[in-house]
Amino acid sequence: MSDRRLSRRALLGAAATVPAAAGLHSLVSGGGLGGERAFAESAGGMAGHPAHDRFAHAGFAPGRTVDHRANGFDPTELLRDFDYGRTRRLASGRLLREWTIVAQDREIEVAPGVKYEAWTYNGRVPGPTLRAREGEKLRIRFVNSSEHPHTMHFHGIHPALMDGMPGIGERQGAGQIEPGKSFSYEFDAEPFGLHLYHCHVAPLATHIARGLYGAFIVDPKRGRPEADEMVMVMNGFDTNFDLSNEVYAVNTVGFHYVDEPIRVKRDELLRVYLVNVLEYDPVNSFHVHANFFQYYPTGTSLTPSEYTDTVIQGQAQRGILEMKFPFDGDYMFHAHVSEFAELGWSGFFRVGDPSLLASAAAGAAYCKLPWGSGSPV
Ligand SMILES: [Cu+2]
Repeated sequence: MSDRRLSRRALLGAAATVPAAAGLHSLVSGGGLGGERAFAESAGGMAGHPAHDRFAHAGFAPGRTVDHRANGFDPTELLRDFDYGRTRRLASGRLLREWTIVAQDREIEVAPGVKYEAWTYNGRVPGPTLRAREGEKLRIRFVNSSEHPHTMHFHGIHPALMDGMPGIGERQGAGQIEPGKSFSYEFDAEPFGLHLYHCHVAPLATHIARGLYGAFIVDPKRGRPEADEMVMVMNGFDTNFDLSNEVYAVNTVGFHYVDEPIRVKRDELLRVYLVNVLEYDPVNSFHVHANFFQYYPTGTSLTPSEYTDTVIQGQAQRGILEMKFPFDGDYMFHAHVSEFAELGWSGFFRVGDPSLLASAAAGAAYCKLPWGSGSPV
């Protein structure tokens, strides 16, 4: 077994004896990159030792949450935060939509006490959800304030010079953008659908895994039906830099939507823009409990291709989910790659007035669910 597997197995081994969130938190906490130390100890010393002995005094404070203010973003707010940029009408009559995106190195907290040296677009992970309408002209001014070279590579249809590829267009100021430099990407918003953008500098996995990615939505000219819309970027964090993830999440913070279930209304159309940017694992997935959704792969058709409760996505795959909840209550959603779910990629939709919910404690109950004695389910 390689060292990189040991870390993950150690993590899961510990999670098997303590509540999920507490297990994760206690294992990877330790302050900043001190997480490396925690992993090294756990990887080397698991055999023959009950995991709870090793981690009972790991310093996790139950109920502690991530400091969203220090992070500069809150996953609950990220869900419905669409960045439409600034617009103006060109002489041709077309609409020009513009953004400024700044690459910045920034430490973020991805689980309580677990700090990660992220590379970000506009200080957040994922970067802003850029949203435009089919046929508009787009201009994204990219400023590299990081200590490393980066680019913005958009999925969509555009000329090679606008592709954010190192080695293509350096003489024109494009290609790899060095620290302190900037470049404006210009292209048309096409095709309509759900896309993404990310850095394309080598080593590519590192530049993406550090946090340089975001969702890019091109709305169809005729629009989509009115809905409560939200973005979920499935990601993960290699907190000890062993090329394997220790924390999995939607919108960065592990178990965030267990701690703060996503409030939705009963019988209202819910539209989830789901993007997978996960590095180091070949597939990710989304499963919702007690419900089904219409699935629009890449969002490039207005006709759904599948009615299901689980979807699998490889890296950079994305799709739009539409569903309604007919009953009040708390409904879990999670990766059906169970290992990811246990390492943070889990959450709840909270349907209806929470004061009326008999299941208001479902989030807390989940954390005891698979492994504790007296499991509530
Ligand atoms: Cu980069």
